[in-house]
Amino acid sequence: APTISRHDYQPYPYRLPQVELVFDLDDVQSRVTSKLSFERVGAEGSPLVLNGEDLALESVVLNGRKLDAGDYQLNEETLTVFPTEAAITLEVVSLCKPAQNSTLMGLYVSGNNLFTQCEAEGFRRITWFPDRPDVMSRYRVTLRGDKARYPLLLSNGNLLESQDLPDGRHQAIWEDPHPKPSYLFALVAGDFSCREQAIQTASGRDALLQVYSDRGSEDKTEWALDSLARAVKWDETRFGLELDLDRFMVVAARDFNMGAMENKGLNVFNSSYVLADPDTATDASYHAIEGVIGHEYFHNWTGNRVTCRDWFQLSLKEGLTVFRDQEFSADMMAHGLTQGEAASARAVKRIDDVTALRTAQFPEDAGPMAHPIRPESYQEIGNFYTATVYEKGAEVIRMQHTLLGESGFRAGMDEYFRRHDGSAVTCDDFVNAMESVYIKQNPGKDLKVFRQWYSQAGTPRVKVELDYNAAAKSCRITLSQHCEPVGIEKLREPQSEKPPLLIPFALGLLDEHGNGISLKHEGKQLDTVVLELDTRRQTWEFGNIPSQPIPSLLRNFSAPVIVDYAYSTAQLALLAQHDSDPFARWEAGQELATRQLLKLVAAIQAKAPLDVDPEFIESWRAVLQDQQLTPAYRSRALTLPGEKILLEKTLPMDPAAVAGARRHLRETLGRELAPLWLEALHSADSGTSAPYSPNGLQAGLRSLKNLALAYLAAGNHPQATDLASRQYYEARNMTDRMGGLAALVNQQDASAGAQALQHFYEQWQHNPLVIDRWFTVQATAPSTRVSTVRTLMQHPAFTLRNPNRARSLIFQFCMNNLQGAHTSEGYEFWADQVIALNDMNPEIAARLARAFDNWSRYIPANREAIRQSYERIQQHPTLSRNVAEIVTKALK
Ligand code: HT7
Ligand code: ZN
Repeated sequence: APTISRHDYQPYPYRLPQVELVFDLDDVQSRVTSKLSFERVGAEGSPLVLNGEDLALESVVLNGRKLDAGDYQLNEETLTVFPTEAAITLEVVSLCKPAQNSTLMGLYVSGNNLFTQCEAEGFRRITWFPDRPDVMSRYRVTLRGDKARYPLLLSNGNLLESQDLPDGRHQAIWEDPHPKPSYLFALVAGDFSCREQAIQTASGRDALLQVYSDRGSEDKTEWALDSLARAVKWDETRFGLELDLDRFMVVAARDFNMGAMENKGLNVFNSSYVLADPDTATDASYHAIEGVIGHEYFHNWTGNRVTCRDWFQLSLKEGLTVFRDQEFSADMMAHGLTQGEAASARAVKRIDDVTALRTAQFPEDAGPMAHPIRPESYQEIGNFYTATVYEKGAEVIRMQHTLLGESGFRAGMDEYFRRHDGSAVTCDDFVNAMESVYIKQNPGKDLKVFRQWYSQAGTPRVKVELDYNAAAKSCRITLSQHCEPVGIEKLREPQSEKPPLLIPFALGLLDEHGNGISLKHEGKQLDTVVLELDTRRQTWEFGNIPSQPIPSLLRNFSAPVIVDYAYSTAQLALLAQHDSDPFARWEAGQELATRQLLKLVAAIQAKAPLDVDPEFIESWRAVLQDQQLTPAYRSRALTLPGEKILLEKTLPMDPAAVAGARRHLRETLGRELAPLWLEALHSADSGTSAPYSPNGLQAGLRSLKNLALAYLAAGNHPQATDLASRQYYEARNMTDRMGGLAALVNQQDASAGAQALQHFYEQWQHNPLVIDRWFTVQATAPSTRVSTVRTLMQHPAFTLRNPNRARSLIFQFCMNNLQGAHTSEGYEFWADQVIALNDMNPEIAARLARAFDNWSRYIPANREAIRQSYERIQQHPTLSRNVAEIVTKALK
C-alpha cells in the first residue's frame, strides 16, 4: 500500500459548498443519489477526483449531461471526471450493501437498524465523494425507508419535514446549517426509544437533548442524558462555548468499532458508553460514560466547528478534546467537596489518567509503531487512532495549560476560535493561538522549542541532579533531557540526538520531616515551582534552604516524561507519607513497589528465594492505616503497578517472571496485612449502605473494598471464599457483584468460581453488556489458558462479529492475561484470531495485531514464537491494508 506523507498535502482544487443526498434505504441494497455543486478554485482543467470503496456505480451526470463510461475514469478507489467549466453540478447514483458490510465503516446494519460510521474515511463507502476533512459543505439529506422497519429516520441538523410515501415507506428531510467535512455525516434508521430533556443555553436559546437506545433499554439512559446536560453546562462555564444546535442527539449502537463518534448533532455511541443502571453497570462504567459523553459533546467545538485540515492533524481535535474531557471529569468528581477532598478527587483522576498513559502509550512510544502526536506518514489512517495521538496529545495540551495558566489557556482558546471558527486547520494553528498569549505573558520568549512535541516520537527521560550547599544554604537543581531513537528512527539515523523539548517540570522540596520548603522563583515564593527546561541541560539555584532537602519531582505529572533520580528507599518512604502533592506522593509509593517487584523478577529469573522487604510491607501498612486519606486515593495507593508498566521496565521483557513477581507480592501483602484488609473491607462495606450513587465517595469505598477482597483472595485467607461468595450473591450493584465474582474466579477453590459463573450467566444472559463482563472475567483469570478461551469461543453467546464481544474475550485474553497468553500456543491462537478478523473487520483486526508488536524486546523463547506468528499473519493472502501496515512495521 502507498505511504502518505504529511508534507505532500495539496489543497483540493474545488470548493463544495452544497451537498444534496437522497437515500433509498434497504439493508440488502441501498441506493444513494448525490448532487454535488462544485466551484473550481485550483488550476483550470483540474480533474475532479472522488473517493469510493465497495460501491456499484449506476450513473454519472455532469452539468446535466449523462456521462458514458469513456467520459470518466473509474478504478478500485477513485472516480475521476474532467470538467471544463468552473461551476459544476455532478449527480452520481450508486449502490451499497449494508447487511454485507461487516467492517462497520460506511453504512452498516446493527441489530435491525442502520447506522453510519464515516470517520476517518468511511463516507467513501456510502457515495463517491471528496472524502477529506478540508472539504466542508452544507448538507441536505433525504432519507427514505420502510416505515414499519425504520420508523425513525435521523440525520445531522434540523428536521425540515417528514411524510408518508406509497408502499408503506416514508421519508424525512434533514438540513444541517453548519458546513462540515464528510467524516461528520451520519444517518440512523430504525426503531428506538428516546429519553429527552429540554434545556436553555447560556444565551437563552432553547434546545433539546435526546438519547436514543434499543426499545426496552430506556430505563438505562438517565445517566447518559444527565451527563450530556452537565457537559453542555460545563463547556459554557469553563470555555464559554455554547451548543449551536436546536437538537443534539445521541444514539446507542450494539456494534461499533470504537467508543463513540461526534457526528454533528447526531452522535453515535457504542452502547457500552450509554447504558447504565446500578444492577448492570460498574462505577467505572458510569465514569466512562460521563467521560465519553463529555468527549463527544466537546468535539462539537474542538473538532466540528474547527476541524482538521488533514488526518495528520488528528491530535488537533483528539488531544485537545481528551484534555477537555479529563478536566470535565475531574471537575465533576470534585464538585461539592471541601477543598482538601476536591484536591484528592482530582489527584485520583490524574493518577488514573497517567496510569492509562503509562499502560498503553509508553509501550507504544517505545515500539515499532512509535510516532509523534502529529504523525509524519501512514498507510492506513485507521491505524493512527492511537494512545499517542489521543493520550499523549492530551498531555501536550495540558503542558500548554501549565505554561499559560488557567486564564492564559482560556485566552488562547478564545483566540483559536476567533481565528479559525468554521475552518479546517493544523496543529501549528493551535499552537500559534496559544503562543500569542504566551508571548504577552513572557516577553522575549516563544513556543518554538515547545512545538517539537508535535514532531518527535519517544518518551523523553529527564535526569535530575541535586546539589546542596550547607554553608550557603542553597540548593542547585540540574535537569538534563534525552530521548532515545524509537521505531523507524532506529533504522534511519540511530546516531543523531533529537532536538530538545520545552518540558514544564514541576518541583517541590521537602525537609527531613517531610515539611514543604518554600521556594523563591521568578520573584514569587512558592511550594511548587514550574521549571521550563528547554535546552539539553539546565541548572536552577534556590536559596534559603535550611537543610539537605528531598526533591518532589514532576508534581502532578507536569510532562509525559520518565524521571531518573537516585532516591534512597528512606527518601521514597518519606515522600510516600508526607508529600503535599498527592500525585507525587502516590508516585513515591509506586516507585517503592516497582523496586520491590523488580527484585522479585530478578529472583524468579535466578531461581532464588522470593523475599519481600519488611520495610516495604510497612509502607503499605502505613497507607492502609492512614484514615486521613480518602478511600479512593487509598485504593490507588495500595494498588501495585500493573504488569504492562512493569514489563516496560525490564529488558529483555519476561512476561512470566513479571506476572510471577506481582502474584507473589500480592499474595504476601494479602497474607501479612490480612487483619487490616479485613477491617478495610468491613468498614468500606458499611459506608456504602446508602442508595447507589457513582459519586467519588461511594465509588472510592467500593474500590477499596474490592481491592481488600482481592488481596485477601490472593493471600489465600481462610475466609476469602466465604466473603467473596457473600459479596457476590448479596450484591446490590454491579461493582460489588463483579468484585465478588472476580475474587471467586481468581482464587484457588475452582468450584466456587465455576458456580458463580454459571449463576451469573443464567441471571444476565439477556443483557449483552453484562455478558461481555462474564467473558472478560474468565479471559483475564490467571488460570485461564488457550484451551479455555477456545472453549468459550464455542459458547452460543460468543461471536467475533460484534467488536465488544471480540474485545471482551479475545483482546482481554491476548492483551491482559500475561500468564495465559504468553506461550507459543497463546501466540498461535492470537495469530488465528487476527487472520479471522482480518477478513471481517480490518480495523478491529489491526488493533489485535498490535498485541505483541514490541516482541523484539522479549526474552528469546517468546521473541521467536511471536515472530513466527507475525510471519504467518503476513502470509495471509487477503491481508487488509490495516493489518499489513502493523505487521510490516512489527517485522522491520
Ligand atoms: N473521533 C472518533 C473516531 C472514531 C473512529 C475512527 C475510526 C474508526 C471508527 C471510529 N469510530 C469513532 C471518536 C472520538 O475520538 O471521539
Ligand atoms: Zn475524540
